[in-house]
Amino acid sequence: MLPDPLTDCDLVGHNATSARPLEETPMPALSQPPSSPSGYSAGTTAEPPWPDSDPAGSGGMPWPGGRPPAGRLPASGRPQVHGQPPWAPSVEPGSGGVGYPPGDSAPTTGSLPAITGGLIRRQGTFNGRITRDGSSEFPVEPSRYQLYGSLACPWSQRTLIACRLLGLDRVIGLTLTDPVADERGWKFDGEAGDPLTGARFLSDLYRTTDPGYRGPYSVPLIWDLRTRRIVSNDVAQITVMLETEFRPYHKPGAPDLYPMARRRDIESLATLIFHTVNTGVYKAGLASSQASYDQAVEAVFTTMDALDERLERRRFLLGDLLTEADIRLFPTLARFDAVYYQKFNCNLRRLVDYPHLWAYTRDLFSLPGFGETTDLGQIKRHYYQSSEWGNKYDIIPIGPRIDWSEPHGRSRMRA
Ligand SMILES: N[C@@H](CCC(=O)N[C@@H](CS)C(=O)NCC(=O)O)C(=O)O
Repeated sequence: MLPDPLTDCDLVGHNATSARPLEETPMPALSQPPSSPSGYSAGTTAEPPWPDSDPAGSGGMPWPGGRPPAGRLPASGRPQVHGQPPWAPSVEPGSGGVGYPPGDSAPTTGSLPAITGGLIRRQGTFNGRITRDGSSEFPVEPSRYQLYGSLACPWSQRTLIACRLLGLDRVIGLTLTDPVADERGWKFDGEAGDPLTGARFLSDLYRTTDPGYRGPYSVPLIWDLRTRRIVSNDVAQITVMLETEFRPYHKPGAPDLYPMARRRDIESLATLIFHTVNTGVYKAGLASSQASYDQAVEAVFTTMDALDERLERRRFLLGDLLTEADIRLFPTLARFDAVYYQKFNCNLRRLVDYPHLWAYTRDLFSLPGFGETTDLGQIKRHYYQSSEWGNKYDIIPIGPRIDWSEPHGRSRMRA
């Protein structure tokens, strides 16, 4: 049963009514062809989604210490970014194991399966833990782990945001897949495949780790360059590991995204958001009966209404602190008007119709890690051209036009 945002989680707005009556919502304005708001190519080449330093104008950080210093690469053992690594790889391309013949520890998130239109959304099937106290087989080490993700995928975006916000792009490499997945799943760009491992498909990394594994082959995942296998593909566990176990490698002034004192609040709010919004849009979009669609879409908008009300008084979900809860919500909001509104029939209201939720999204977008990992070009290519989502002629709709740079005025807000 779906949790009720108004009763199961007292963190969410209190006087919110359930979804407003159905009303005619104007279609988003027509606009230019899809382009990346962050200015990098929406093509198939996987490029690092961030420049070498923090973006200009990203000051006014909502955490102590003000503007975090720009990331600096460690003197040795540089991490790797593919497709166009701005630094030399420390592992020879193709030598990485996929053979073509030619106290403050991260909790396990447990299994939180969610039914999405008849599909069970499994959380990670590989649950290895990277630890800084050496209590697991995967110790924290710079340049030992590679993050595999897709700019199109909302679950991947959480890990990219956390990496960049914490400055872990200096110690963890990044490989991006092509945004369009076919029947064989996520693939790497070009004939040569992934330069680190030689894999052509993400599934190759799974099969190298466990030859008997039969899927799902999901992003994101953390790959161990030393043992040449997957450590974890459990997204909640990955972000919390980045936030806690990798703390010694956070850049100076990095925010504490998972503060001990607020973990219960974060998890309870994020669980509600997971069931009603993060997976709620998929439940609506993949529903195979009117009743299941109605139930899912009502939950989406009931929570969005409650969040809008909550964010009238708070800059972030938990007040003046940016946390993991915001990271888990943002990728769904970023895709809402461009994909879920239209393709997944979540068309009662657009995100831009919510004054506080939309201003909050723009506020996050302007912070390091958020805007620079939001690529609407790749997002739209994924949802409109991947075989999984069905679109006979691969047509990508032109709109909507979204003005992410409209002033949000939230920096002055207090909790
Ligand atoms: N294992 C992830 C799931 C992430 C996920 O669903 N990723 C999607 C892309 S947005 C995926 O790779 N799907 C491919 C598949 O399931 O075959 C989790 O911990 O929640």
